[in-house]
Amino acid sequence: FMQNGTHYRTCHLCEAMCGIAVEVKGGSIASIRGDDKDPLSRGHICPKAVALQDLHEDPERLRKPVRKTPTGWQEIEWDEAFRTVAEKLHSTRSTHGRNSIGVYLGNPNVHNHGSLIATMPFLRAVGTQNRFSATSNDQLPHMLASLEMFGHQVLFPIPDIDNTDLFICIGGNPMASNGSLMTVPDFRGRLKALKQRGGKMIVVDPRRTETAKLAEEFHFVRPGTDAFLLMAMVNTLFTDELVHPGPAKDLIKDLDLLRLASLPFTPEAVAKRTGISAETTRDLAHQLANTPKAALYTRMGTSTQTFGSIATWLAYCLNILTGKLDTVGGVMFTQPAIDLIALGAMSGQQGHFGKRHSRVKGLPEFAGEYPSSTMADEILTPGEGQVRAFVTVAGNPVLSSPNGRRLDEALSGLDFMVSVDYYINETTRHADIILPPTAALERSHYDIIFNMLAVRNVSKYSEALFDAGPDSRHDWQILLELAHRLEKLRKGGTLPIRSELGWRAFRQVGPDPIIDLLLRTGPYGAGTGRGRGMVEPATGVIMSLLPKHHPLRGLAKLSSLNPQWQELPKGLSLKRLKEHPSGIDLGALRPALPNRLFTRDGKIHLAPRRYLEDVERLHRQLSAPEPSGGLLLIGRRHVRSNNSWMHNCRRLVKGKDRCTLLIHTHDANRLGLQAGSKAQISVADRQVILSVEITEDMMPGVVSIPHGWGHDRDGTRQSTASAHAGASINDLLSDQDTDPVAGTSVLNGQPVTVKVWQPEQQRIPA
Ligand SMILES: Nc1nc2c(c(=O)[nH]1)N[C@H]1C(S)=C(S)[C@@H](COP(=O)(O)OP(=O)(O)OC[C@H]3O[C@@H](n4cnc5c(=O)[nH]c(N)nc54)[C@H](O)[C@@H]3O)O[C@H]1N2
Ligand SMILES: Nc1nc2c(c(=O)[nH]1)N[C@H]1C(S)=C(S)[C@@H](COP(=O)(O)OP(=O)(O)OC[C@H]3O[C@@H](n4cnc5c(=O)[nH]c(N)nc54)[C@H](O)[C@@H]3O)O[C@H]1N2
Ligand code: SF4
Ligand SMILES: [Mo]
Repeated sequence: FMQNGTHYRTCHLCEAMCGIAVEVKGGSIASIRGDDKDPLSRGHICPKAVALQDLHEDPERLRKPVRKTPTGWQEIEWDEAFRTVAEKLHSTRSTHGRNSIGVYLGNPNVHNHGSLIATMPFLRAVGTQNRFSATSNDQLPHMLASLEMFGHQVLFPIPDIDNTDLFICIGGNPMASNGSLMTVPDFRGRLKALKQRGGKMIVVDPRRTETAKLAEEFHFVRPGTDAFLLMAMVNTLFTDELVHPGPAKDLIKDLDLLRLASLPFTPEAVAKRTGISAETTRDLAHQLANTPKAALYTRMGTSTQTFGSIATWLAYCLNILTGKLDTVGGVMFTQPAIDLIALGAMSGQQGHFGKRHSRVKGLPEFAGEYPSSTMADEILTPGEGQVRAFVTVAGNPVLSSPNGRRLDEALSGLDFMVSVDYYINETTRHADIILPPTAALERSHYDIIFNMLAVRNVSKYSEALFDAGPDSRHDWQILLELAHRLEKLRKGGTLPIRSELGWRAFRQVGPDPIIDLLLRTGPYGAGTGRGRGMVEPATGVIMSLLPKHHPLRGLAKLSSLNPQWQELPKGLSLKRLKEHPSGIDLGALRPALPNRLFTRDGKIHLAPRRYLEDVERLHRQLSAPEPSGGLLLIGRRHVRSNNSWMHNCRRLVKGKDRCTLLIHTHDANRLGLQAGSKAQISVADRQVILSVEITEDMMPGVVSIPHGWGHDRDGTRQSTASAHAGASINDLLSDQDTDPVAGTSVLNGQPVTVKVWQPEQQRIPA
């Protein structure tokens, strides 16, 4: 184990990448506090940081593979586990074809560089097109807008919060979430600084959130209607001659198409839909246009709803039309040390959409994945290509995807299922074998993804804090081992020697030399030539494992790719980062156009066809009769909870019940609901029972339930979570509703019926 003393690290639990200082005494954790020297988080942490210790020490966290037997779970050796899983997957594939295996990748993969790197060979070895992930319950509309408008699926405009004077936050709650598609540790502190320089924040949300309470201006918006609001703001910019694209002026195209599309959506025409007055809508557009340093930001609430794609596209447009894109204090592109954006572009891998469609519902793939709302369809619907075996890696889709009960049922009928996860939870309880990885503190850490989204360019590497035991495996080791075995089975038992050597080298050195290589060849890199102290000479062999056209190949070309890189500070390598355990500051965000543009014609596309087509649906909605009856359901997050998997931590779940139904006083009175009483919330034949919390903070007509709860299912092994079970909002939500443009799940704005729960008359389905 690690020596006594203080160890510096990045918290990997959410997107904020806070620096932490972990005090180790006698081989265990004595305290976890914020690291003042971290250049991004500057000492900030949230209450979840203590969960790092609790997760590490949790006796219910699996340490060895387990197999399901008629008499319960049984520990087995790794070799037996790997052999069984590889054979089962291989035989399913041989009998039913490669698409008979489904794979779901969950959110924690994105916080795990080993997983990210090993996922590529793993997916290639499995070979299935039936891939799913949390993306379609999350940021898919942002990725689509980035691809359609800037030509690259991960080129996100990030609010320059440290320099802006006006932050407009629509459908995000960074006070609870600590930011998303905006890595922003210490949002509160940064907001305070914004106000001290005379700036202000405006929040638009169906709930007066923790963030809204700090805003100078707040507006309730009816769930699912942001596209109307944003379109009317675009309309206002054109009508009031406020279109001044600034740095993007010579780069934009189809401005006229956008203007035409916005014509019917005057502030007056949309007011009844949004619940926001025409005057306010107009004023929002004027404030954005007339504040030189302003940033409009949208997140979960606007992306995971019926018009999520249009709303996200229009938010991008509003920043562009008002000259905020690529402007200090506006929204900027990052320049991370590991530049996946440039890497992807270098080999023409900026992303793709709609190349294939899912078997049952014909939904489009995005970046090789189908919408997760159609997972159950693919498992339950017989026929050629039906999914019969399933792999989950760091995901809990039974709680995180809409209509979780249906997915529950689908997973229980599979021929075979394996989960790479360290808990027996609502999803993994369906697995035949669970392969538990090492705990997070037993592995090194580099944020490949969230550095692309951070409000400041930084770079930081954390070494493993504790030794992983000899009988444990990292996620990357598990994925690599399975991939290797699957490849071998496919090739009839043996692989060509060169390929075999590649697998062995990868297995031996692990993903960190790849991080070293990426740092060295990146924009701040120290270079890779002889005598520069490369960590592992085997990196070249690892490269040979990657698919032919993989962006990591041909890295040498990379450092000359972007002319602006010449001006950046140089010298980064893994060695250098190890000398700076609190991380290295690479400076504030800076203008990057036109280099950071990857469309074929070098233009920013303001009016892609897919969006224009869906504007017709938006237009029809405008003249459709007012939707009546029912309450609209939205989600929420709490700073002491993280998606579905941190409720086994006693320190985080203690205190008052947080999985409640939030409802406005008027609605509660009308329905005869008392505070603390139980309500039955239902949609069609689906229902949940929850305690009622009455508040003026909800928009009348809207109710809220957090996601990630519902830990009362049989056969899980998370006793603290089960004792604070709550109910799953996704047991209510329909999996039939998707945003037709991108295929994103509609997690916000579905209508529900709420009434007083009467236990003697009602039966709760098992
Ligand atoms: N503490 C904590 N932090 C987290 C997470 C967590 O579970 N807990 N999860 C992490 C993950 S995976 C992500 S993706 C991010 C998400 O980060 P955020 O997007 O900031 O997350 P939410 O808190 O869900 O914020 C969504 C907001 O949208 C509002 N909303 C709902 N429907 C609508 C609508 O139709 N229109 C508008 N305008 N608003 C609407 C909700 O009221 C809510 O305030 O958070 C990350 N951080
Ligand atoms: N209604 C509604 N649904 C939502 C949302 C919402 O706002 N409303 N939010 C959506 C969003 S933004 C997201 S990102 C998804 C998240 O959905 P998922 O990614 O499906 O689920 P998580 O709750 O993050 O569960 C993570 C799983 O990974 C395991 N795990 C944790 N760390 C590791 C690790 O290092 N290695 C491995 N192998 N396993 C690990 C945990 O035990 C747990 O089983 O939920 C989505 N679902
Ligand atoms: S905000 Fe909390 S959970 Fe997120 S990285 Fe920071 S300490 Fe970890
Ligand atoms: Mo997410």
